[in-house]
Amino acid sequence: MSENILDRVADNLRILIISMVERAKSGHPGGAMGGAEFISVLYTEFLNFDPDDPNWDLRDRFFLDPGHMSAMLYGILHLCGKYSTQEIKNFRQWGSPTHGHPELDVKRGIENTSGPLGLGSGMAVGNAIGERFYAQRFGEWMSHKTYIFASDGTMQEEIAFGVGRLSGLLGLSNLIMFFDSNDIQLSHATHKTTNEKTYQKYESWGWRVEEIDGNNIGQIRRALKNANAEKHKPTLIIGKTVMGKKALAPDGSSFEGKISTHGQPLSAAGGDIPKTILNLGGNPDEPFAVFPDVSEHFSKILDKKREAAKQKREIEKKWRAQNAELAEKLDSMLSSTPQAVDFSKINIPANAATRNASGAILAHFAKNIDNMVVSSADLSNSDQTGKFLENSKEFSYNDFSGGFLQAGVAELTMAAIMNGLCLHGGIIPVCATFFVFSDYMKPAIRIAALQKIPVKYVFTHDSFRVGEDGPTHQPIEQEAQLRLLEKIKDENGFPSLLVLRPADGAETVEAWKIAYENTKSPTALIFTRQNVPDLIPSKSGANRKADAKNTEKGAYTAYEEKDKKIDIILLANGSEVGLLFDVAKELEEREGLSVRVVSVPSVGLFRMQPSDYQNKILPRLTVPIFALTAGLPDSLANLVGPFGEVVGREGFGISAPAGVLDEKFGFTVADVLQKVKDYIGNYKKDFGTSC
Ligand SMILES: Cc1ncc(C[n+]2csc(CCOP(=O)(O)OP(=O)(O)O)c2C)c(N)n1
Ligand SMILES: [Mg+2]
Repeated sequence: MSENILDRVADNLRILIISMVERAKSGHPGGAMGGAEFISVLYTEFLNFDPDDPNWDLRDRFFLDPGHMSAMLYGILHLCGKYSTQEIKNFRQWGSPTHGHPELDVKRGIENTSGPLGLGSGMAVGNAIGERFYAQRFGEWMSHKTYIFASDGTMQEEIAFGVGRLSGLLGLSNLIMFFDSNDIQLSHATHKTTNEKTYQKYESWGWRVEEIDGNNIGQIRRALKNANAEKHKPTLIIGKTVMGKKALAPDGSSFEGKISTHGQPLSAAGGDIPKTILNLGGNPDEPFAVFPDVSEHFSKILDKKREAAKQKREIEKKWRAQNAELAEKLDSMLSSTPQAVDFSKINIPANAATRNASGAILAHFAKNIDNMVVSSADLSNSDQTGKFLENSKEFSYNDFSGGFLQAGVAELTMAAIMNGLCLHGGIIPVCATFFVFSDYMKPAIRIAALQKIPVKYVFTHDSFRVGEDGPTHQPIEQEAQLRLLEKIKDENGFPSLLVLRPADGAETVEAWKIAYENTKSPTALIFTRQNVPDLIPSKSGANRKADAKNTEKGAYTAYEEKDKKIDIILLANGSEVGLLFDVAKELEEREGLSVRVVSVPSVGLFRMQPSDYQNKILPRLTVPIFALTAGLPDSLANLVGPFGEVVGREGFGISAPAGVLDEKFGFTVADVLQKVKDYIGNYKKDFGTSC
């Protein structure tokens, strides 16, 4: 292939990049201009996809990590026919698919939402693991490559450590990362913040590393050929590139290597648009034009890709004909509907910690679901994902026959990898850690929520009752944080993250069922470390398991005496529900009150119920409501209405045994009973009702 035409493609791409940013009056031209050669070689000569079927399972995947270089991606996808001229002209504008930072849109070739640096590379690792998971089960005909475009920011983010370590350890030779090393970042040159030996660092992690001139078509092609031939290691191509490649100043001198071109239009940075366009072989009067030879080249390239995809499909067809049973299994795993699981068959230990109930469920999953991948950040024996592992096998160097990823102590990496497994398709990822360390995962959870991908999070050790480990390990504000994400809705009113904190074993089964079947968003499950009592049935003649089915409504009456006017509603989730049952008993026996206990495992799900149901369960204007939580009161605050009260923990935890903390923090039956009585007293004073 002539280097000339690819140089023309890269130059054409640079014109599109600066024109998009210029017209939008905002964006990031400099880095994108430097990456143009790599993107041009990759998309024309290496990246396999079917121009007519963007969802083709066997396509190579391209993960852009520095989302600020979006103009580069839209530019090349415009040349591939995925965006119209009008759409790239409307870069960053309301209603346009050419968002400031790319947002997951597979039909247009956008494989991941990117912008928060580092996450794209982590998601790519998950995707590469997903590819191995399938290729090793069904044959190498399913293999494909995963490419990452990384920048200085990608390499500096801490997640790079986990990405490098795990990819090398697992021998992900299908993973190829191009590092756009232009020595410039947002506010300064890179030497101000790093003097690492990147080459040696990745080599020590077990990568094959090459350093090339990242603006040289021939060198890029050679490096990509070598990377494609590699059978044992992931490849890092360090491409030394030039920020603002071929940009000119008004006096016609070079305007390359300028920090100022990172994040503003070239003209605003001091460059000269017409001169630069002329320097790139274009016409300043037609800034969005595609050169005729470039257009012709792409039309040939796309035909070639069509043909290659057709051939791969033939191979698949033959395989299917010879492996009918396996093909059926493959289809069931790739289906967007999760495989059927009989949750009624799961034996939950009585009066167990909800993490242990979850462990029993995970063991059942391991035996009954073909496409689940579970991961833990070095806590599998404690967060009970080990129960899945006992019935599965850890991924190891070039062995993906099992379904368990030991992520190591790298929560953010783990969560990003889970996103990537989801994006690959056909995999149900679950990852776990202590609830307090969900803080380390938050950026990846947010991106999962934005992408609406159904990752499952298992958070155990859910309250100050972690005890002796002290305040560093005792979650206080974590549930409130997740419930903020639960408040963000999609266009159909569905929460961007479902959050469930079940009260006992029966609710844990229901919560897991909801999580498993939720394909619309990620789901977080919050479990206790300590044992909790199985709740008694809601009324005489009721059945606890049947009661717990109401978990799907987000909140329900877990207990109330039949046919009596309710004097007070006690409301909680998780381990506090059992405590409120004991308080309710005291209120009934000692105070003669009629009590309803409401369990609210998910505020988000409850808010989706018809208002009739919400008002029936929580008549907030007519009945006093007292809520209890071991965390910040905020997580239940807007459920109790204007006259209700929420008691929670408003300080950090303290290092002491759990039982002592319950006493000192006022989480005993006697303390809570007193607080409820005080609340009722005040309520009566204010409203004079007959409560
Ligand atoms: C997690 C995160 N932190 C900070 C930023 C803001 N930011 C955007 S790009 C960038 C660094 C840019 O350097 P580089 O990645 O080398 O891109 P270039 O300047 O070469 O285009 C920063 C700090 C971000 N997008 N994500
Ligand atoms: Mg840079």
